[in-house]
Amino acid sequence: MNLVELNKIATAMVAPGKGILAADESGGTIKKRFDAIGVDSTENNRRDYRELLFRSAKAMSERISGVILFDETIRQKGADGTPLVRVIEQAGSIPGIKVDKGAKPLAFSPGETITEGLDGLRERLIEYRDLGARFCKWRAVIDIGPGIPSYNCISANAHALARYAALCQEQSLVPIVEPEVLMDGDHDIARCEEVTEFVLKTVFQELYYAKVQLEGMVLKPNMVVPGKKCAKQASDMEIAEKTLRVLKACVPASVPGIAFLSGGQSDVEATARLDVMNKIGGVPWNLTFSYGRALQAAPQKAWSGKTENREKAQTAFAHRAEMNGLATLGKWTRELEKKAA
Ligand code: 5MM
Repeated sequence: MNLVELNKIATAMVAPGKGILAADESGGTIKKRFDAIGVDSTENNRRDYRELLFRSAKAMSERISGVILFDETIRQKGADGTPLVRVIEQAGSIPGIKVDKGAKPLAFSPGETITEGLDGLRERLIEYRDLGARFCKWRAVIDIGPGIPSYNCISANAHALARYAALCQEQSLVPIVEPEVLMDGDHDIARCEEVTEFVLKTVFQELYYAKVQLEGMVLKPNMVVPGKKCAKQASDMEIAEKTLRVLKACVPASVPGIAFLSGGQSDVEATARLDVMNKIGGVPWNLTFSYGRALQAAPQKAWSGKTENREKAQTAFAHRAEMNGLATLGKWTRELEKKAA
């Protein structure tokens, strides 16, 4: 492992003004997204859609530090035969890969999951590195509900995240460590705060036991938000303050950066809250985005599977990338959002 090299990549992934595009939807998820816009989820359609994002030259070079790919995409070539990994690199962005095999039911824990994919991971990482990946992602899912999450679920997922992260660093790949506390349900923001704090503390304990070098990783957490069905929603300021409080209590300063997931927040909510956190500032890490839905919902709608909409979709993507890029600097405003739209 070359920690200097890992730190260089991790630092570039969270560079101010830029963030990560999560385009690693697995087969089921991308089908759901395409169903919503009336597009068949064929290999060519998935390729065409993702290629139009990666060929959004200005957004990719100015605002997207890295792209998380799915196994199919890292092996695909664009319409002109250029591997999509090269398209991303040529745009000045860093290719990465999702390496987990999804969240599966956790035995004897109804309603809870454990993310699988550790078997054979070392060999898969070697192949992904050869294909051009420079970082990886593994997502653990923690649901809040009556009687859950259990300690069993949190510790099993934290342990798996740490084993994954250590293997990545062993193979000179930067691990994105993603413990996602879901915003499904009717719990209040205090419950999300409590669970997120417990999860992050457990994850960093396991990372330490597994000898993961924090300078060579990126954390991808949820923001602290109330459940979607909670009667009492929270202001952007409250969300930003509670999220920062938890992060300060749990994340060592040696982590170069924190790239939030959007988790079902609306596009503008995800941008506004990131912006407030950066306006507050005073934290040792760069705070950025690693959004899937909050970057892609608009371009997907604009594209709707039609070649003639390609440019419209690229404009929509560039707009979200620009707004989120500004939010990483604490320079986003609602006026800018409207003007550019
Ligand atoms: C893009 O969505 C990712 C893949 O999800 P599946 O494995 O279920 O297909 C997901 O891991 C994503 O990277 C993060 O959850 C962040 O995405 P959002 O949409 O929450 O910003």
